[in-house]
Parts: sequence; C-alpha cells; structure tokens
Amino acid sequence: AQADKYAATDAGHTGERLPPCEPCEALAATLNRHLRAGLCRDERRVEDLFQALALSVKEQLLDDWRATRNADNDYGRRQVAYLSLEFLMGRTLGNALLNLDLTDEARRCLTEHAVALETVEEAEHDAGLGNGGLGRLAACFLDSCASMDLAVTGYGIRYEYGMFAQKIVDGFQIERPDRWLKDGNPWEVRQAQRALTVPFFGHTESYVDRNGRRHMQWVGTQDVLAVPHDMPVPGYRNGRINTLRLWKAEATDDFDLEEFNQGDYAEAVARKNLAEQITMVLYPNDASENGKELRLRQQYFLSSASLQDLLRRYVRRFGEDFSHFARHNVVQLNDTHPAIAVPELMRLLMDVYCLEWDQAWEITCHTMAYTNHTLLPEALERWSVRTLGHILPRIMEIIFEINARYLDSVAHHWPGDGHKLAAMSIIEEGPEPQVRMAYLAIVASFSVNGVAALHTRLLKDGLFRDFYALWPERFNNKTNGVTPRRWLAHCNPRLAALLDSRLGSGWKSDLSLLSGLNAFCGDRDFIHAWREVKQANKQALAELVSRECQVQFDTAMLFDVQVKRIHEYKRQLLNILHVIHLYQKILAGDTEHMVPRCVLIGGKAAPGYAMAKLIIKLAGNVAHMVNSDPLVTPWLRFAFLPNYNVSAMERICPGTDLSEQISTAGKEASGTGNMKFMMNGALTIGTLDGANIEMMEEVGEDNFFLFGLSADEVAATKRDYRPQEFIQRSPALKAVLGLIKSGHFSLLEPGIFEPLVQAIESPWDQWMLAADFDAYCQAQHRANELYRNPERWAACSIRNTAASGRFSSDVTIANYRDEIWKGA
Ligand code: GPQ
Repeated sequence: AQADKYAATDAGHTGERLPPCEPCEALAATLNRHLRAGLCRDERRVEDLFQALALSVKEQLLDDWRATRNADNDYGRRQVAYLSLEFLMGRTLGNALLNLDLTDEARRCLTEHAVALETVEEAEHDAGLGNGGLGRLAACFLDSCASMDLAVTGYGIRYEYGMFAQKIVDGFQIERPDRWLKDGNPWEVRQAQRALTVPFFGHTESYVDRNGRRHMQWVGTQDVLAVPHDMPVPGYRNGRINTLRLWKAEATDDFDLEEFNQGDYAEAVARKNLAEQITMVLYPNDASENGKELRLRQQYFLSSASLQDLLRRYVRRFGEDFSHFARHNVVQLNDTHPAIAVPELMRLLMDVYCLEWDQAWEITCHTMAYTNHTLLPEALERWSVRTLGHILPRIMEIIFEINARYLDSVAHHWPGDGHKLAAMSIIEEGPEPQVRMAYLAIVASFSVNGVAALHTRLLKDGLFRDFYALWPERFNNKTNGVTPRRWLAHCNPRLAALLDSRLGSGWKSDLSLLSGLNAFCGDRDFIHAWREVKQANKQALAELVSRECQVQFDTAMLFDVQVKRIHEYKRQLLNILHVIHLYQKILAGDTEHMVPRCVLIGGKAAPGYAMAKLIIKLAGNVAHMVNSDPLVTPWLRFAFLPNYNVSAMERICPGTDLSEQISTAGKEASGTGNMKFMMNGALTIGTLDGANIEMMEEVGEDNFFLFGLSADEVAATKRDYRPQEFIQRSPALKAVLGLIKSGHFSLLEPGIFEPLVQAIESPWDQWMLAADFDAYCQAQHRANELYRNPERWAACSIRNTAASGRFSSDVTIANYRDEIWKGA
C-alpha cells in the first residue's frame, strides 16, 4: 500500500511517446523569439536580454539533455547521486556558453542589440545555494563529472532564499535576504509530474502480513510534497548534459484535509505555508553546527526525496529485485548533512519494498560513501534523540537498531572494553542523548574520505582513530580541486588566450598540460606578456574595489588578498594585525625597504558569530585610518569588500599577486580558494595546512611563502600555550596590540575591540595568533623582497600556474571514479 502511495504522485508519466520535435533553431532566432515573447514593452533592459539569452541557451541544450537522461536510464554504468545541502553554483550563463562552445555565437547575436556579452552575463543573479567551500566544491564537482562524461546527478534543495547578501553599515555586517528567484530562474525545469512525498511526525506501528511476517509502518504522518526543479549541467564540449535536481517543498493537496472537512477550508489552505517553510532558506552557518529542527527537516526532506527518486528509477528498469542496486548506484554524502539518508534507505527498502533487515543493510553499506570536510568539533553534527524521535520516529527506531547491531561488532573487536563501546556508540549518552551523525555515516559507508592528505591523516590518527582501527580499508584521501573551466578559462580570458597561444587549448580538459609553461619561465617576451595580463586583471580588480569600497587601489602596488568566510581559524585577524604593523612602520617613517601594498579582505560572517563580526568591524575601522592618511596611502591601502560571492571571486583571483592562506595548521580541511589563486598565477603566503601542503610540494618551497607552526607543533604547543611570552619577545606584536588597546581604531566606540585583544592574549587561544605573528611578518617581508624584482616575481607566478594542474577537480573526480565509484 505504501509503495502505491509513492507511485500515485507519479501518475501522468505514462511513458507515451510524443512525435519528435523540430530541430532547434540557431541561437539568434531563439533569442529574438524569447525577447519578443518575454516582453510587452518597447524598451529592452539588460535583464531582459539576459533572460532571453539564458532561455535560448537552455533551448539549445534540451536535446542533449534528454539524450543524456535516456542513455543513463539504461544503467550502462553505475549512477552516482551526489547528495548535498549546498550547491554554490554562482552564475550559469558564461560557463554554459563556454562548455557548449556558444560564446562566439552569443557575442554575434548581441551585436545587433549593441550590448557586450559580459554586460549581459553580469545581469545574472548568483545562485548562492551554499555557504562557502563545501558548497562550491559540489558545484566544481558537477562541472567535472559532466565534462568527464560521468552519470552523476546532483541532489540538493531549491532554497527560496540563498546565502544572505552582506551590507556594511558603519563598519558592521548587516544581512539582507537573497531573493535570487524574484525574476524567475530561466535555467530550471519544474518537473511536477515527478513529485514525491516525504513523511514527517506521526508514530510507528507493527503489523503482520498475510505470510505471518512482522513489519513496521510509520502512520499518522504529515506528508510534504517534494517537487523537482532540474538545472542543466553541461559537460565541456562533449554533448553530455547532467542534472542538478533541486527539491522544492510544497503542501500536498490533502494537507490538513480533516480541518477542511470541518469547514476550516481557508485556514487549511493557509497552513500550506508550514510545509513550504522547509525549503525557504539556506542556513548561513559555515563549518559550525546549527541544531535547529527546521534544518533537520531540510536534511531529511532532501535525503528521502532523492533516495525515493533513485529507487523509482531503479525499479522502472530492473523491477523489485534489489540484489544489484549497489552495483548500479552509489550515493556520495557531502559531509554528514545528508547522513540521515542511511536510515532512510533502510526504511524505504524494508517498509516500502519489504526487504529483510540483513538484505537492506547489505545494500545500504555497499551504496553509501561519506566525505568528511572538517575536524572542528563545533561542526560535528549531533541531533538529540528526543528531537529526531519526534520528527522522524521510524528513522529513530532504525538508528537504534543499526547501533545495537554495530556495537556487537565493536564488542567483538574489543572484548570487555566498555569505554570503547561508549566512545564509539552512534548514540552519545548523557542527560540529553545525541545521535552522532558522523559515526552513523561511517558505520554504513564503504568509503570514508578526507579532502586533503593532511586532513585524511588527522582523521585516521585523531577524530576517527577507533573506526580506522576497525575498518582501515574504508578510509581514503581525495584532495579537493577546482574546475579549470570556470576558474581559469572563463574568469581569466586574458590569461586563457595567452595559454592557448603557447600551449594550444587542450589544457581546458587536461590541466596537467599547464606544466608546459615551465619552459617559458626564462623567456623575456613571455614574461612581458604574462605581466601585461596580470596588470590588466589588476586594473579590473581595482575598478571593482573602487566601485564597491570607494578605495583606490594602484596597480603598481602589490595586491594582497584574503577572501573566504570569516572564521577565527582562518585568521583574518592575523592579516589585520600585519596591516596595523605596516601602518605603524609607515607612521614611524620606517619605509626604507617597504613595498607599496594594497590589502583586500572579503567574506561573510555567520549572523550569530560575534567574534567574526567584530573582525569585520576591525577591518573597516583600520581601513578607514589607513586610507584617510595621505602619509600612509603611498605605501598602504586597505579595503574590506562587501558581499563576497562566487562572481566576485571571478574578478578577484585573476587580479591577485599574493594569496593569503594563513589558517592555524590542522584546522583548514583543504581550502579551495587557495587553488583558484594559484591557477591564476598568484603566489601564496601560507601555513602547512590543508591542501597548501600539496600545493607547495607541486610548486616547490622557493615559489611559496611558508611560515608558522605545523599541525603537530600546534597540537604540542596547545598543552602549555603562553601567548604572553610570544608577545613580550615581539616588539612588533606588542606595539600592534598596544595601538588597538589605545583606542586608536575605536575613538568613538571605546573598548569595542577588547574581545579580540583578549582572545589573542589568552592561553586558551586555539588559533595561536601570537605564536605565528613574527614568522608571518618575516614571510611577508620575503614576499616584498621578491616583488621588488618584477621579472623574478613573474617567473614564480608562471611556475605557480604551471604547477596547478594537479588541483583541477577533473583529477579529483578521476580519483573518486576509480577508487570509490568503481563502475561509474
Ligand atoms: N567546509 Cl564541514 C565548508 O565550507 N563548510 C562546512 O560546513 C564544512 C567544511 C569546507 C572546509 O572548511 C574547507 O577546508 C574545504 O576546502 C571545503 O569544505 C571543501 O572540502
């Protein structure tokens, strides 16, 4: 009966063949048609041109999209479902034109409208359905999977409101809602006929079937409709169009039917809002737990709808014989956010398709793979047994059963060790028992991976040590990467043209070819051309900074950039301390060996993260003092860029000389911005953290400004950290802290920066700013020395781009395919 219930919403999909459509017209014809159809006025705004062009491009790819889907429905290869609460896609138009090889044609079409393609591209609103690195990684992976001809579907949520827009008012961050869909989304295709239902609340009952078998059923549920909205993901010039399927929550028609029957019709309909809340807003927390019930509902909603979709497709092809399900499907969990998919797959297989526990468990464990993205304890998800049991009672029962059976195997491995049992239990006991989502994911996954070599080592030796002892074969590393289409070919057309001229254009699908640049490091003409490209890109970045920050950057100065979410572990504060240090040197007239610099910081703070917000405020106040002193500005300029997002990064990374990757060692799982800067020829100043280590291995220590404690040294220092000793030994740090305390940057807001100074001076400062400050300043000094010699700087810059091939997400995805998604 339950199976029928799910099938019912799929009625209307009869598989009836309609006559084939006419072949698609040329882009120009569709563009004019869409312009005429979409407009009932005379004047034509850029936004109208964007809508019409996007609709036209979508039309161009529909045939390939359908063909891709039909081919994949044959299950010739294993299908991958990439489950993620975040897909930080940014803009689609420019990337789609590039991948479909339609850029020149689009440009031609627009000449008659007298608008540049770039202008039209900028009219597109970013799809900001993610917080930062984790969500952007998912977006890069989709591009690589399609480009490498893999049958991968992204499953996510169609948030009505994406990542908030950041305004800066009096130096403080203000969050504004991001109504990214307000003008409609020309890329999406709503698939109402493929809607599914997801149950919530209610209770469980057991019943005995005709054959005397006992089953559980989840009854009295409040069901929510999950309506797919598909976005095309075109591969790079290969005819494959994959799908990003985003679920929208809607009320079922029988929502609150009872009240309806009692006459409260209008109230019942109004109550639909409750269901639709689920996909209303992206939670704006990056690498920190949130714990709100609505977030758990989002997680389950995504997991359940996506798995039902996989099962429905599988059954249509193979019937209800699930013995080959795992051979044909793999589910990659993007962190634990969708880990509730583990018990949900068990539920669907047992309660809907009537499999026995052992069979269902076998399938689940061969289908699920889990990627961990952080070691930070505050980001490890836990849901209280009470909350989970209330919202998802059947799921809670299944988790208890998974745990009981799994703890048997732990007891077998460590006989008589009660501590191990408690330490490894999926349920954390205590006054308010909690479900440890990471443990649930590990127990049910055939693969557990970290996102950089150091991070994976720390997972094995630290956080997941016991699990590694039990199942060493499950653990593996997959160092992150970024797509070279968006992050080089599209965002840096000047450099792309130069690369094409010397290397041919093959690097766009085989980034290792960039190593061919090493041959040009001593070529004066090439170095000249390289510097001209960087100069032009710096000019474009300076224009952005001027427009957004009202600060004038001079392209003759060194452009020093740190853009990423604001987090104490990422140490934007260390960067600001260095700016203050330079400011003090300039005021003291100590400019003899100084290199003029423009420092840019950008990033959003989680709305509830007070320290991060205070760091933004300090940046603004310091910038004000620096930029308003004519004695200082010849040497130093400092800006905080509001509303940093994907499309801003497309302007920023091509124009950067020096990339700041200065997290406390051991805290940044990988980083991916670091790779975008490297690809675009920036040099990195960085710690031995995350993927920085592998980047430095590739490019060589001479082309990288390394500083600071290693992860092992951080761990050792933590036991007896005495920041005061570092401060006393460092006149520079003492002076910087002294200037902040003096109120120099807070004359009208006395004492507001006290918490920042206190954090640095505290022996509990996990981020160890004081310990790394001098080493950081010395590394900055080495950067200055190199920058003084423009030819040598350019040669290092070339070597960085040349060595960045390994950080293409194509390489990462090839490793996922070969080592995790075997058969994909
Ligand atoms: N990351 Cl757990 C996020 O962006 N959000 C998260 O919630 C978690 C991790 C990042 C991580 O901090 C970076 O070091 C990684 O490069 C990135 O995920 C992708 O793996």
